[in-house]
Amino acid sequence: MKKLLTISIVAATLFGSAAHAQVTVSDAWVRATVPQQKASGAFMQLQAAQDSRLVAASSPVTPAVEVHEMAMQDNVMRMRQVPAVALPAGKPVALKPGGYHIMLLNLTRQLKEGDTVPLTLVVEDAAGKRQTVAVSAPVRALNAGAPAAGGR
Ligand SMILES: [Cu+2]
Repeated sequence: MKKLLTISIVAATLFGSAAHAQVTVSDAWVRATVPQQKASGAFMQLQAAQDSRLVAASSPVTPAVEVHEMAMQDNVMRMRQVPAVALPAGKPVALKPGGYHIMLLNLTRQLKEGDTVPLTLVVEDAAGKRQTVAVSAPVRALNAGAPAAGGR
């Protein structure tokens, strides 16, 4: 009985902190690279408690981290840097291959399956207040998700 009680308190604590978090992140991953590959993408699900925007990201694996969008333009898949990704209150937003993603550029080492890439997201709320969200993204195989575009 005492053990059961302890477990339920831990569960309540975990749930409580998740419910109060401004932005929750799930299913984060980074695409593995081949040797000499200089760029890769990070993908995840984001959900904000209040209307917010993802405005920047950083990682210790490279100083060059950008928020990108991939979209069809003149029948060609292109990606471009965007100033922010809108995170409407309570609505899940996917950063995924073929859409919004976090771009890791100027990589100096290979990202291998099984590695973990730390990421820090910068999220700004409607009042302009910024907070950071720490994410640990496991590296997944090259063929996960849609084919990479411009990944050289
Ligand atoms: Cu990109």
